[in-house]
Amino acid sequence: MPDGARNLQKYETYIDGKWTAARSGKTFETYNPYTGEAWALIPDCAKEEVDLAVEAAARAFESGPWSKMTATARGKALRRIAGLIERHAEHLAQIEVRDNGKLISEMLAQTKYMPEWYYYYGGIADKIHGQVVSVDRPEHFTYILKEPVGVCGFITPWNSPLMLATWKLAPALAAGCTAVIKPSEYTSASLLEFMRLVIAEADLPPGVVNVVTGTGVNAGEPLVTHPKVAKIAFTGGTLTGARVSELAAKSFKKVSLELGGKSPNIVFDDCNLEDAVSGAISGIFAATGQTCIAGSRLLVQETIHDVFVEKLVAMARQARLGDPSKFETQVGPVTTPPQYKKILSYIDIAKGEGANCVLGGGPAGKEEGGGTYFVKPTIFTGVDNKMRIAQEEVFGPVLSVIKFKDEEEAVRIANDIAYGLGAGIWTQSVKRAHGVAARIRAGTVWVNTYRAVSFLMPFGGYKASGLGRENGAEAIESYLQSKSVWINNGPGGGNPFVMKTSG
Ligand code: TXE
Repeated sequence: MPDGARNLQKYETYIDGKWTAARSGKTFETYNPYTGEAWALIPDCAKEEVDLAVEAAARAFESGPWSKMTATARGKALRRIAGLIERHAEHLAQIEVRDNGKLISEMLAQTKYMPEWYYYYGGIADKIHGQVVSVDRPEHFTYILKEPVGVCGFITPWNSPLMLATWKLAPALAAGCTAVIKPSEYTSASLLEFMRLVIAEADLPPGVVNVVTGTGVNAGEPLVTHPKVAKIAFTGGTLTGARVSELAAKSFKKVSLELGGKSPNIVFDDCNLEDAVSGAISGIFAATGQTCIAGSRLLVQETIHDVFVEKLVAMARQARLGDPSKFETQVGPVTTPPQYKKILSYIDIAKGEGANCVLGGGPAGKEEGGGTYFVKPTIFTGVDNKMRIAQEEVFGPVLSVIKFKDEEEAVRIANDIAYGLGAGIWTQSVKRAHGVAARIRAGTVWVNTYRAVSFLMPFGGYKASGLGRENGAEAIESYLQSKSVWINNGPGGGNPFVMKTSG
């Protein structure tokens, strides 16, 4: 529904299978980062809506038709979701671009790939088996049941809103859980479109998937602290992750966190130079550097450092800035105004620390294809790993190049960081590839490629990059809990004051 003269689209949120405004009547504007203009109004929800959504999810989990549905039927529901995403992938990608300013080529690749998660976990749904265990008491029959944890709260960031919600929702539904999703206040629209076109059409019982839009403090915290939420899965900044984890601990929730990174992309002198240059570019300038796996520390062996940097700068200089809805654009705007300021402040910090700016180093104006929230692809050389520009996550198109002498030093610098999300290795030596991959403390290591993800491969962080893993068969475990059942087929009795052990 358009909003008067400004013609803003007015969204409602989706709770218990119904569309609803915030009880307060409040909304907030969402912006197109490319034009800098507001284009839609999002309900500004708070605790009241969180309570309604969690109650709906709890009813669906405990007593609604979802709780009685067979695992096979749940699997079919996930496949229906996959089919609907396939039908609407293009529209969903366009909404993502309008709301978060990422490239249409990137967002379309994501929305077209998203169905695989629902097909994959839909296939797993009725293959979740418990186990019969032969305990050391022959008169007992003992088995383990795998049960869904319950209502899950998902908190997602602005960089890949639908993809990151999918990584949580698909395994959770397959396990039999229900969900309340709190998207980023900067990019809520694509999830609401997803609810309208996919979830509301997938013949799911009411309350199985709910959305509460709003800010982190007003809507996020009540979700994290709600007593009926059994698990929180969060993707976002490390400081927010720590806050979420602390709040969730008070009610003993299960928590998985996918946080920030400062990933090393390591270039050895035996690499294929052209591939490594392209890999370094994709590591930092794809998605305007706004990706948790950005290869923001480029470690280059000193023997090829100068020639590598020359090629890198030459290629990065060619990057086409512009309208993210056009397929030919390679670098789009920064998604949020605070993020834009943060990136520019880190460029100043790097200059102040004495790093050598060899490309970019500031805002990109209209004449360069940029606009309101554009930052030039920026490369710093002469970076020492102790500098803030090497240690702190910028989340923008800013690359720190660090020289190293040999393999030993490369591994030491790569691991000398609080984070451990991803790493890249560029080498032609199989021995070095396996050897260095084993020594890097990170959840994902790419060799001669970068930024590859799949529904089949676990994803998550070591150290301050998070807790738990998303994707792959193991992700389903974080939405399940084990129940041990003991059936005594033998005589009763025995000493009631002594624990029943076999000893
Ligand atoms: O993320 P936040 P922001 C990094 C990046 C960026 C920084 C901050 O470095 O500069 O984080 O970005 C919700 N209780 N990443 O501020 O705050 C919030 O509403 C509960 C990395 O956008 O972490 C949103 O839905 N929820 C990251 C979500 O948390 C709270 C992607 C993420 O917001 C909350 C984005 C609270 N107290 C930024 N406060 C990645 N790893 O991909 C906020 N939220």
